Amino acid sequence: MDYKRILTIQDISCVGQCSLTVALPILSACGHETCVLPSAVLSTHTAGFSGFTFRDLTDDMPAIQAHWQKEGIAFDAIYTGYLGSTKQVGFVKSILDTMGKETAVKIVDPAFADNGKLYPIFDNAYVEAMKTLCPSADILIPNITEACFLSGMEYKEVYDENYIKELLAALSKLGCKTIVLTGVGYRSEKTGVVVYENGKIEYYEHKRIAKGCHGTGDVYASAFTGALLKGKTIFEAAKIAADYTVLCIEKTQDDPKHWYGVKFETALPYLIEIA
Ligand code: PXL
Repeated sequence: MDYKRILTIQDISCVGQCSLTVALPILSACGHETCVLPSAVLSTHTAGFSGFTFRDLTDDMPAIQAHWQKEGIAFDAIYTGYLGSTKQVGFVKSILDTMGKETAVKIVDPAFADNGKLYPIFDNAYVEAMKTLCPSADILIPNITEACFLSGMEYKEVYDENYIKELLAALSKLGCKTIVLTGVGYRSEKTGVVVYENGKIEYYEHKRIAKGCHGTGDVYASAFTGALLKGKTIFEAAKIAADYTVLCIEKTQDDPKHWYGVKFETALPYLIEIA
């Protein structure tokens, strides 16, 4: 398996175990060269901390992209997460459309909402902008909340397979080719991931840990990207990322002081072995 160069675009939350501080080590552990484009710098993530600082790096992006183009730099994969502004989404779309090698895989984690609600800095204009990224992505990795905001469908906590099928069909109308929908559970104590590829639906059900943890969406998307670029199929990568994320939560759940993220570092040996 050759050595892959991945660009990931998301924020630096200086403290909080999410976004780049999670993506970089996970992608490195999978054996990939990782390049970063920070979307914003925050003192902490925005879930559970108050008074966080926020520096939007939108205006730095065009010059960074222009320099890379001048240097002839191109990527085997581009993976985007939490972005800094609505305006930035346009720059990120241009990067997705032009900075990949011919065979590049483009992976978009919408990373703007969970549990039925938008994250604090985002609004409907941001959701509208994110819709424009869908046709540029080969693989979209939303949770159910993000899928509902993007598709306009009603958010439900309890649902059946038909609801999920409708959600996937509505999302695919936005131009999403392949969708990895996370946090899909049809019975208590279970959750899982649905992979939608060319109209085909596959489901991987796994244990649901009652304790919800911050940053697990980023852990999931990073492990998925790492495993996929190692040559796993989309469904295999979706399963590996799910098992790794569960392990990260298991290694964190008994420590009440560790409420802001997961101890993903302690589970890296598993990912290195399996991916
Ligand atoms: O994990 C998603 C995420 C990433 N970055 C920042 C966040 C969050 C979720 O709240 O606040 C800054």
